[in-house]
Amino acid sequence: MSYTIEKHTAASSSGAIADSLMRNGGVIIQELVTREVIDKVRMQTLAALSEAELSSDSELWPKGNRTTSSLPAHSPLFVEALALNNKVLEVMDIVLKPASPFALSADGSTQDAIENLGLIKSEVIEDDARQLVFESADDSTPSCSYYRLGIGAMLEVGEGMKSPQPLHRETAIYQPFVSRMQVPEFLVSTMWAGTDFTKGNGATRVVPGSHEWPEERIARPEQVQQAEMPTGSVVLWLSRTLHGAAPYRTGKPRAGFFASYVANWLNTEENQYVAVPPEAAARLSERGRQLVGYRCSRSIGWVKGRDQNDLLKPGKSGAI
Ligand SMILES: O=C(O)CCC(=O)C(=O)O
Ligand SMILES: [Fe+2]
Repeated sequence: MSYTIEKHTAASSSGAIADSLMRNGGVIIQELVTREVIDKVRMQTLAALSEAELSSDSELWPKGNRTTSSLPAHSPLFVEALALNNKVLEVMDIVLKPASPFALSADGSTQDAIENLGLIKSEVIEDDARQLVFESADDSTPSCSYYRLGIGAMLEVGEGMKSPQPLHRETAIYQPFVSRMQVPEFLVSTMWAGTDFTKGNGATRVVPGSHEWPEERIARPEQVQQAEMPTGSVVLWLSRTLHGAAPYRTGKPRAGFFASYVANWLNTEENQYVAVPPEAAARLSERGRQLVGYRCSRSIGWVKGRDQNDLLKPGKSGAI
């Protein structure tokens, strides 16, 4: 079977896009938002930060590139217009299988509050003493209660990206622990093109099909593709897909807006409650806050006396 990063548009169904993502390990949706929208996200981000704050100096992001995380705190529009893009959420709903879908339905309504997963049956030990027992999971079992933002970042490839970033998988942030777990897909990454992504300016390198490889298998150069795409497009990839930024050779620096979506039962790569403290979260829509993580399931992330769908509001959440 041959693998490739297929290019779709908003006209493709979310099912077709999700199928392509799950089959190939990555997929592009071309020009999903306008240049104006993405320019505004870029302007908000750059206006909120000094050059010193944007400077990078790490193994993956050497000096001479520009990066920032905590993006929802710097650019509310990043959340509202990019991370909450309904087409992307429809794909996430299919791939990450939350108990209640997060994408808006056709009539624009949202789904009900957090579900009862309904998987507990209880067995009697004796008299009124009981033991909770979970049904075993199958393909119809949700993969998470909901998904939330793992990190929101602007990643600008410039002169400092002299060689390709090491190819890596997003599972790297949870290694070596997840390699021993049999779990359904728990993380999907998205990279929005804030400028055109070209071969020469650092368009993300992706190895289609590598999500199915054993850890030890090494990519051959001809298996690496680049997510070349015009401004306003987005490339999605799975947690086991090898990828990395490409070196800068020519043209305008490559600005990418990165958002990962992660199952609620995993810790997030960037601590969203420090990155987006309550005062910054209050500037987002309620759905934006939910995506950032200001919500909870019945068992994880609750705060007694707060609303489970908006932890900034009083309400009834928590098992105590
Ligand atoms: O910027 C890119 O194209 C990919 C970046 C990436 O994968 C990372 O920094 O972990
Ligand atoms: Fe990465």
